[in-house]
Formats: sequence, structure tokens, C-alpha cells
Amino acid sequence: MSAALVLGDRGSGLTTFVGLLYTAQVRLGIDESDEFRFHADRESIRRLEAIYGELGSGRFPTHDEDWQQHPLSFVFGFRRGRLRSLGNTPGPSDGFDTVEVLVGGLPTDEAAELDAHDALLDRETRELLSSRVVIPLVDAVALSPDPNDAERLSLARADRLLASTFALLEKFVAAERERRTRRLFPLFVLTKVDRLHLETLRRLDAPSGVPSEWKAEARRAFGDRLLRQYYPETARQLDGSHRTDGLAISRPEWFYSGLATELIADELRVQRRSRAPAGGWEPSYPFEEYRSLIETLGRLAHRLPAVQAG
Ligand SMILES: Nc1nc2c(ncn2[C@@H]2O[C@H](COP(=O)(O)OP(=O)(O)OP(=O)(O)O)[C@@H](O)[C@H]2O)c(=O)[nH]1
Ligand SMILES: [Mg+2]
Repeated sequence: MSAALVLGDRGSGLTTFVGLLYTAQVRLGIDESDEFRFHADRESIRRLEAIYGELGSGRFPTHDEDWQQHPLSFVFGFRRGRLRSLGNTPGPSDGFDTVEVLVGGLPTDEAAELDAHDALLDRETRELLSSRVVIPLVDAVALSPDPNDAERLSLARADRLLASTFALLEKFVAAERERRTRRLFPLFVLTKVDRLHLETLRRLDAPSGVPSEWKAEARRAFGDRLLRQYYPETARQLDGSHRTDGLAISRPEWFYSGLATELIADELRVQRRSRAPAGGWEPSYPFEEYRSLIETLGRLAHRLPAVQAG
């Protein structure tokens, strides 16, 4: 089993993201019950269900999670061969390729500090840091079109923290004995895209239409420009061209998440739609983005060796 590590700064939309990822998994579990597996311990399920319930009733998550004290993890997988269209070779029909998604055991501000004390790290933290797949959240609200905006200061801080988190992860993965396993896959999620300023979209030369309609290359290219302009240190950190330690860093993939919202009696609510054919309601969220993230993780699970503590 491989592991993927979700990284989110405070307020970046982490809890909402986790809830939507779970919402999409519930749907995949119904739509593709023979091909898709989901597993989590009882306590994690309880917490995921609570967030799922809130989003499904049109509210942003309220009782906040202390991910750091109580990291959450769940496992999902596709039947081997299910992702053939993505270039896999079919395997035995009873086998599943699984990936463990680890949430929030490692807030970015902590990670930056860990770098200075890596000799003292416990086994769990070392395991986290050996994840080959990293899912950082980028908050679209922080991407102000005005370069002199006060928000730029906190953005610069977020950039520095993310860059040092990657530096730390790179150090761990580069220390792998086997050269072919020294590879890092960044999968960025831009959260709150419904609140992206038009001017920011223009500055970043966004294609027309909503992100889920953009072509594969346009999605990556937009992400590349966003990193270069708003997260320059992180962009430099992920540019592996000058590395000498044999670590390969894949070009980042980008996923775009936003919710339709409405103000009801001064409260920001999540718009909902009916969840046909299963019945009930679900938030108006971009299911295809989440499906594509889940499938990308499944494809990587097939390619990656099992993670061992470094
Ligand atoms: N418009 C819009 N707002 C969002 C979206 N996701 C999150 N938000 C807003 O951001 C707030 C914080 O979202 P959370 O998911 O709780 O973010 P978090 O990173 O878990 O926040 P903390 O736990 O407080 O660090 C929510 O209450 C919403 O107001 C989105 O997709 N669209
Ligand atoms: Mg939260």
C-alpha cells in the first residue's frame, strides 16, 4: 500500500476538502461497488460521517477537527485493471491496488520546524514523511490580483512553509535506498475556486469556462503559472532540474475544488442538489474533480512501491 499525505494551512479549506473527498468516495462506492473499495477505522468513519452530514445539509463544517492531535486516515483502492484506460496492465481479478490517505498529521508550519530536528522524529512522523504522494491545498481566496495587497504577506509565509515542507519530504524520499523509488508526486488542490477573483484568472491567463472543462495540459499549465506567480519558493523547490541526489519530482497535477454557495439569513450556506439515483441530497461540488483525483491516486498506487518508514 502507498500513502498520500494531505497538507493544508489553517483555514485553507482542509475540513471541507476531506468531507468532499469522502462524499465522492461514497458515490464511487455506490456507482462502482464491484471495482472500488473504501476502508477506515470506526473512529475515522465517525468523524468523516459528521463532516459529510454537515455538508449534505448545506453547512460548512463547524465543529472543527484538530487534525494534529487526531490525524485521520482512510484507505481506498480500485480493482487491479479497473484503471486500464490510464495505462495499467490488468492484474489478478481479485486484487486491489490501495492507497492510504493521511490527513493533517503534519500541518505545514510544523513541518518547517521538523526539518531542524529530524533526528528526533518518531516512527509515525517518519512514515508520514516518506509519502511519495503529496496533496497540498492552495486557498484561492488568498490569491489576490493586487501584488501590493496585505494578503501577499500571508501568502509569502504560506509559500515559504510549503517550500520547506517539500524540502523536508524530498530529503526523506531522496534517502531511499533504491534509486527507482526516489520519486515524488505533487497533486495540488486549489480550494474555493468559486471565490477566485476574475482579475486573478486574467493575470494567470486562465482558459475560458470552468476548470473542470479545461483540457489536461491547460489544467497543468494554469497550475504551473499559479505556482510561479504566487508560490515562487515552492515552484523553485519542485523544480528538480538541478538535483544531484537522483530524486525525481513529477510535474504537479492540479485539481480544482469549489462549492456553489448562497447567503441565507447572513449565513454562508452550501448549495445542494439531489443525489439521484441514490436519493437524498449532496453539496453542489465538482464530483469529476474528485473522481479524477481519486483515480490519479489509484493509478499511482499501482505504480508505487509500498511505503516503509525511512
Ligand atoms: N466559497 C467557498 N468557501 C469555502 C470553500 N471551502 C471552504 N470555504 C470557506 O472556508 C471556511 C473554512 O473552511 P474549512 O474547510 O473549515 O477550512 P479548514 O482549513 O479546515 O479551517 P481550520 O480548521 O479553521 O483551519 C469555511 O467555513 C467556508 O467559509 C469553498 O469551496 N467555497
Ligand atoms: Mg478544519
